[in-house]
Amino acid sequence: MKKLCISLVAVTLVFMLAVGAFAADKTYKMAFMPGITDAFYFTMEKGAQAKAKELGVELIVGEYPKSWGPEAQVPILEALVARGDIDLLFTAPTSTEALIPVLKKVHDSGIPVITVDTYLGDGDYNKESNYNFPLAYIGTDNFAGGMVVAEQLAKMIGEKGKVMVENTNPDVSSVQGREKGFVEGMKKFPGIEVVAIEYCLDNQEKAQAQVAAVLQKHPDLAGVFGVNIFSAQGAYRAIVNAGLTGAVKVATWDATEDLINALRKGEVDLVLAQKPAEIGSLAVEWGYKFLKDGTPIPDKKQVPGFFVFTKENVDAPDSQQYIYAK
Ligand code: T6T
Repeated sequence: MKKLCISLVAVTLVFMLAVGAFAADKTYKMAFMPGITDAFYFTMEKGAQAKAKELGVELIVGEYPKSWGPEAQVPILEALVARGDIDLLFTAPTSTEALIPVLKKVHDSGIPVITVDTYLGDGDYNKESNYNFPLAYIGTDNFAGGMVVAEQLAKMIGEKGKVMVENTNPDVSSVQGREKGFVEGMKKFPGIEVVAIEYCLDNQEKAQAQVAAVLQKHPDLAGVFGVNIFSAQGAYRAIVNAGLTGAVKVATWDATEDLINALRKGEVDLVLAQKPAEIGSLAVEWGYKFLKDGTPIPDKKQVPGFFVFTKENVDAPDSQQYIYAK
């Protein structure tokens, strides 16, 4: 009897060790599907790759879409999951509504989904809805950032005058959050009027033309807020071309080399940098914890902060880490 017990214990131990070793050895495959070809997502991929290397995760990155929107993103995303070997997907949905059925299908096929940078619906994955299936949203608090930009731009223009928003898309959570935060923030300044909100659909040339057109209509424009890489890079070029550098204050979002150099030259007055590398790193880290032992992501949300570049801090050694990768 004693012998039998010892044998049973031994067999159980061997089995547990084998299962443990198997679990430890499993190389998870995570897929990252970016929103568009730009420095923000390149930087996110870099952060994700670094964390994947650290954790022994294999990261498979979908082809970068050439333009923004479901038409460009969905076929690539579907091909990515059709590989059949993906354990988890993290992606930036290019529309709050159009990506719901697409990602729900991925989720229902057994692949957990995390949304990074942008979210589905109103982003509240805790309440009852048809879009509450992602494990979490990991990204910037865009509304809070928009408020900060409004406050700073208001100060730059002496709290009075006309301002405009150069935006990209009306159905994308990130840029909508920035616009809403900015408009809300400007309500504190009765002397300031938001005279135009334009949508360039992530086309820099279009953004430049739209800002030039608003300048024609409002030659006394005092400030512009460019809400992402394409809108901001187009916006500041329109101001430079009009010979209004310094006269029209330019607040921008996303720390590309281009925008940081423009800030150094005085063609841009503020650059809000998100933390895309941290977003990518957190997606891999939490995805890994979930796959390994089912650890849920607290509050279904992870929100890294942001950093505001100004003329004063742009060359400080500590600031350089926030400039996006090329
Ligand atoms: O601003 C980022 C990202 O946060 C946004 O959702 C889309 O535009 C960028 O990728 C910059 O081009």
